[in-house]
Amino acid sequence: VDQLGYLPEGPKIVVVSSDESFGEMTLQIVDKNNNDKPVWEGTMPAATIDTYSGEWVSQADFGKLQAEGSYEAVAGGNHSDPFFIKLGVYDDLLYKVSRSYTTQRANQAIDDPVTGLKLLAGHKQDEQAKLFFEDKGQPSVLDVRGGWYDAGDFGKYMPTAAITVGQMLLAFEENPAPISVTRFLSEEEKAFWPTSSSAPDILTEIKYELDWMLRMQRGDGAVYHKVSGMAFPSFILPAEDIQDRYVYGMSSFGTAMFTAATAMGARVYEPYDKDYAAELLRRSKLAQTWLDRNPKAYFRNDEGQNSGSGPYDKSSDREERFWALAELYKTTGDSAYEEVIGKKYSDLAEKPPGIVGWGNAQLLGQWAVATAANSPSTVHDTAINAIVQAADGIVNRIGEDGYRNSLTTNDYNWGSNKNALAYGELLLLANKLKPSEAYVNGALDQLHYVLGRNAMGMSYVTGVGSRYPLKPHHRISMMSGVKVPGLLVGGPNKFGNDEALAQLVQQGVPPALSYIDDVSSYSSNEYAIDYNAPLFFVLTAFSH
Ligand code: 9MR
Repeated sequence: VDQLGYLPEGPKIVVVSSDESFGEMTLQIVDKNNNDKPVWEGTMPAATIDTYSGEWVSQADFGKLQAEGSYEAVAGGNHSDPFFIKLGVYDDLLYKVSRSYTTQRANQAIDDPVTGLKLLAGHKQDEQAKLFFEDKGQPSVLDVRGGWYDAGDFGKYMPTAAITVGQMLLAFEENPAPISVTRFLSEEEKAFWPTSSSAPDILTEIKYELDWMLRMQRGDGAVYHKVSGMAFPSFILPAEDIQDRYVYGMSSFGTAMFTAATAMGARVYEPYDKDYAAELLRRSKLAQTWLDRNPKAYFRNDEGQNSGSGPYDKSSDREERFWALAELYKTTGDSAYEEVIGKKYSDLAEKPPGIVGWGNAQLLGQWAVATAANSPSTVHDTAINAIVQAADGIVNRIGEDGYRNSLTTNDYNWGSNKNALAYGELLLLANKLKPSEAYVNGALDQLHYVLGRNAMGMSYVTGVGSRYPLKPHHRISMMSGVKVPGLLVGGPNKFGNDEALAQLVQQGVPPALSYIDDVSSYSSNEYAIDYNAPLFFVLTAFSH
């Protein structure tokens, strides 16, 4: 079951699984507040084999049970984890996920009243980070303070920053309630933006990241790739990582993502801070100018840069250039952007999108052209059709999966939980274009999947549900003694990209079980800002 629970309305599906086949059986839902009294009873069909876990599974839907309360499912004498049926059952999780960005802030002391997390400000070096690559005409050190640490390590990277900010701003635009009124920042945490008292906390938090992105832009508009040390820090706290920090790399795909995210920011921050919005737009256009002058895909992989940080490399950049132009078009209404889209990127407007991720922003570009309120774009209709077509494919897969999960076999990779939620995000966007219960329920299914209705039988979000990751690869949680809640870990990864996981995978463990709750397994049990981004998006659609 989903270990948090289900909203009162809509389907509520439970999955029973076993190593052995089983026949038709009775499922009961029992009331935890009334001596386990059965309040619902139904029949589960005989088990079938689930493709990605190799288990025998059967599903039942107790959707008719709508009374708020605390329950367990009982089948064959076994009890499930407890769960709620409740309006607002995900609200606290949305709060935790929002606040998870605050506790990832780099270069700032943290004093969190809720968890007791106390951190000294780390990486003072970022104020004078060294440029690894001697760039003619550019300074040799750069002030790149601010922003969020990317993940369990202390790097800061443009692709994940931009794709995270993009999805969070999109959530704010599309599902403003209740996140626009949720307060989760202290006065001190807001102080870097004097006008922020009137702005929603979530925009203040996102601005912390955007400000760092602006610091990463060169005078000519191009944007650096990342900030990190030369070696991955051992398991220490941020303030203990005193190695030199470097600015590495430069790419056209990162510059395009920067262009798109700042163009969105210009739209969203307008009502709260006109000057800031104008500055974001100026920087966005500056980056676009660089892109126009440099039409070839470019990714500079500075020597030695991957010894202390992740590559986040992509040699092509068309999806990101498309996204950049689409957001500039949506923000400014200038048909010049639309013309370029029509001439050069109509294929991307037309092709059914994959999920949003740091390596693919196509869907965000399609979404922007599909919803731009300006002069009707020539690719408007094709973009809508493409999104809806992709959504129908996802719904079909969910219907065939034993756990109502959307992943294809190759989606069980590094960050598979993020992939599942990104499919949910796509379905919710499709639902805005062509309302369909199947899309909404399919998105909820992805949330249920990461919150416990999966082959591991665990919630993949720290501190949430009954059984969740106890040993996430997250230096702050490991070394501070405080387990930060609300962090989505990568999840099952059949490619086993770390030593511990590789050993497990070599034993022939199926994709959906290729997961280890241990700090050593960074390719299945690490948290990252871009994993929480689609979780944030989906939660904003189902909160109250
Ligand atoms: O989440 C990233 C995943 O999509 C990539 O396949 C993988 C390998 O490049 O890197 C993941 O990101 C990690 C990054 O490289 C370093 N910081 C931690 C990130 C999460 O594990």
